[in-house]
Amino acid sequence: MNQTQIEQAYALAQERYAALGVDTEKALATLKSVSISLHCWQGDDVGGFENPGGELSGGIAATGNYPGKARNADELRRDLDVVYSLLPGSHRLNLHAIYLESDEKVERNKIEPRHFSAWKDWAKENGHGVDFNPTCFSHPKAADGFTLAHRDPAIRQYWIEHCIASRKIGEYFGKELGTPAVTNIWIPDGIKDSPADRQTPRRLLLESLDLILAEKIDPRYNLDSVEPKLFGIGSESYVVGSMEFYAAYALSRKILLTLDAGHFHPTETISDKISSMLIYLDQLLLHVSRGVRWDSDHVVTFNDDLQAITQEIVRNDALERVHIGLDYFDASINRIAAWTIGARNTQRGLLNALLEPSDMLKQSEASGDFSTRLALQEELKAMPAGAVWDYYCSKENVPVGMDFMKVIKEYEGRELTKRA
Ligand code: RNT
Ligand code: ZN
Repeated sequence: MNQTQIEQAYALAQERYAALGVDTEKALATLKSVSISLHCWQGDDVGGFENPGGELSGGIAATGNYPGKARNADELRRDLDVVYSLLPGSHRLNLHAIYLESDEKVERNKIEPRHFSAWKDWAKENGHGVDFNPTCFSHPKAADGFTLAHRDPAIRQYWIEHCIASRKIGEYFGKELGTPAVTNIWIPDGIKDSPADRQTPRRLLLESLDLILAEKIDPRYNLDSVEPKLFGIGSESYVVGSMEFYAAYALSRKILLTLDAGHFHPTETISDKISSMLIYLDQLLLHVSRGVRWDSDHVVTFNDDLQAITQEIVRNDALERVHIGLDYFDASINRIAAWTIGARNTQRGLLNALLEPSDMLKQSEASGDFSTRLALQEELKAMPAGAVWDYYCSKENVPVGMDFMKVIKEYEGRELTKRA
């Protein structure tokens, strides 16, 4: 498509949306203000740089051996630069503690801001906000699947210290970059087969979390979030940090709750949870992901679940209260493509939601005219949102349509295939 075609298609789309009372320019201005937090861990299959060649554990698994994964932080940053260059707008980075840079081995409870100064410099230079995560997995002290809810107080203490250190790194990024980091705690703690005692580990987790949060940090720099899960590989029967546990915890401690799209029953969606949680909590963090059977971390596609999530954020007027992060890892395809496809899909989902004639839909519902509501919902599916998206990409100087794959293939030939 050439520029004239892009603009002509947009002009027609703009008219069609205007006829429904939707201002496409306003939708694009809003879309531009939304930053998505790209998860660093798609670039190297959640390996990190603490211990090159270390095994991923904690009930999450990256499968595939597509060549070209980042072997160090410089490579990962170069890869991320490519991804950001393919996304309209300006976006954040979501960093895990194991992505530290240090010449000597650093115990996880001893990590400090200085181990992340290269990330800070890069983020500052490129205008990325940064979010953070303690890494409570892939470690000998997490080998039996328990961390903050471990029965051994010494092991709990180790992970408590790691989480406090992580919050301070969040604070450091928040101060340095002028935008608060969301530091998200996810732990793998759980049991494979029917537990005899479901409550003791939860009491221990509660105690650990309270000790972690006892260290006061200004929310202008760091915001805390906790991430529930229903089950993982090896924790099929019981996960200590369940939805009920963390929803009540976040509510009682006035912190954030993370909703990961892959963390519930296969037919249970996070979209329906957003409106409820936003009544009680100030802010949420989303891990936009896609569950497939037992795996919670497939690349985000443009499916109904994704659109339901973005619709809920927009319909509840909650773009300022919902932090949008991605969380998946696919090692079977080009990792830069995986990042880009999922991130662009999330943006397209947001755009579609912003292009909804929401007043019209809400009115037909309020007046009891459910046939009109259904008819309109179905008509909207074939509206020319793609033309608006193409126009937005071209206006923001990023590739239109499939052209982003040309950039990725070129980079693959030039850089990724050279990595052993
Ligand atoms: C695991 C959680 C968690 C992780 C990342 C790597 O099930 O979703 O968010 O994916 O911390
Ligand atoms: Zn997650």
